[in-house]
Amino acid sequence: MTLKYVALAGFVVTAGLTAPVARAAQAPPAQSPTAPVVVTVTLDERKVELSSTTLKPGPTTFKTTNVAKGTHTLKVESEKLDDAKAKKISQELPHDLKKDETGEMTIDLKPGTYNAICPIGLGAHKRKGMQQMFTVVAKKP
Ligand SMILES: [Cu+2]
Repeated sequence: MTLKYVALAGFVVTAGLTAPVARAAQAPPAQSPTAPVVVTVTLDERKVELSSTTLKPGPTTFKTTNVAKGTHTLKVESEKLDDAKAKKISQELPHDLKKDETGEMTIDLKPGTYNAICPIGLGAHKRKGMQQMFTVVAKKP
């Protein structure tokens, strides 16, 4: 009787351990190959800094932090796209950033030249230097 009980208990424990492992094996990979590239953007009183000013086409997340005292935000505008028929790109963070706040947006970048600006002050912040041009260059075949 005792032996039979132990064998049964062993089976239950084994089943309990196996189930979660099987589920984990079916879970999708945490990082899919099409995950957006992340560009770090720093907004300061008179500048916009990008971790890189030469980017590749495709979904790109602009992770933006405001280190200045005032409120700022980020707007990315295409200046000239390589494909003249492509629709102009213009996208702004969903909300303005106070000091030390972070916000992000993802843009599907097409080859061309862009400007990353702070649109606050009807262009006043941009004129004071809060702008940074960058290019999106297609991979060579
Ligand atoms: Cu600003």
